[in-house]
Order: sequence, then structure tokens, then C-alpha cells
Amino acid sequence: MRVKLITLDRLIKLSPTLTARNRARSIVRIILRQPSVLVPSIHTRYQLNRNVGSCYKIPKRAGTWNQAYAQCRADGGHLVVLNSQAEHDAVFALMNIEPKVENSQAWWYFYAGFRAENSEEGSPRVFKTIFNETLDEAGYGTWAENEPNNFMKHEDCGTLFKNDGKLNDALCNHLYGYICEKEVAPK
Ligand SMILES: [Ca+2]
Ligand SMILES: [Ca+2]
Repeated sequence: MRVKLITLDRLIKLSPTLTARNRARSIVRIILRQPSVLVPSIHTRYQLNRNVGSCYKIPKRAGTWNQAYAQCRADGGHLVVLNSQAEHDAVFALMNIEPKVENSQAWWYFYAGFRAENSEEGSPRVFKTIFNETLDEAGYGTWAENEPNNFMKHEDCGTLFKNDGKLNDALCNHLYGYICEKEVAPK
């Protein structure tokens, strides 16, 4: 398990919800009784990246894009959206630290929070994030080499390549690993 060292005050302040703050307070109470205990990441299995100000996790089981979207939302986060080069760098590093997702049909990429909008036959596809921004509006729009290629004509869902963290279009209904994000201080 990865362990973060942060101050106890900060542990409470960083907790985004009342429930999380209460949980942080109870962790602090335990730590004060046992000063040698290290502080685990405040979100179970989410890892905080302080440079970016978000927590991330890669669930152990793969899902379709829709399942991934729903699962991230179910625990208060969202499918990862890259908003800067710094965030790209952080997520790229995370993808390469975490163990392989066992049932993924393509271990070399992970679903992310963007997809192609329905477009008229023959017109160029437009990719939007789950917050309805273009990739450039979101802050990171660098595609992997020769992507988006719409292979098999049905690659409407966004993924990030593990080998460089860049963007790729992929099938939506295959089972791939995915990355959830929670902002520490929601906008
Ligand atoms: Ca983000
Ligand atoms: Ca592709």
C-alpha cells in the first residue's frame, strides 16, 4: 500500500466532504494515540497528487466505458479528465505504478472521461469531455501518434495509452481498466 505523509491539519482540511472530514478526524484521533502510525491516503485506494490537487484510483476490475463512468460517479468521483500537462504527467506515472487490471481486454490503455459526440455521417468527429468541453478547452488535447484512427469505425470512447499517457479513441463496449479522479477542492 502506498502511504502519504501529510500534516494532520491538512488531512482534515483536504477532505472534500463532511463524511470524509469526520473520517479524517477519527484517523487523527487514532494517530494521536499511536504517534508512530503513518497516515494512509485519505480516500481509500485513491491517491492524492498534491501538484495537481486531485486524487486518482485505478479500480482492480475492468469495465465498459459506461460501467467505468457509472462506477467512478458512484464513489463521488468521475472518469479522469486531463486538464494540464502536469495532470497528464501525474496520471501517466500512476498508470505505470499500478498493477495490471486482470480482466482488461487491452492492458495497454485505460478509459478516460471523454468521447466522440454523435456526428453527421462524413463530418469530422468532435471529442468532448464528460463536462462537455472540447479537449483543448479542458486543457490537454495531445493524441497519440496516428490517433484518433476510429479503427473498425466504432471507436467513440476515450482512453489514455499506458506507454505515453496520450489520447486514443477506442471501442466503448470492451472491458478495459479505467481511472477515476476526485478533485480535492471542486471548482
Ligand atoms: Ca482533472
Ligand atoms: Ca484508436
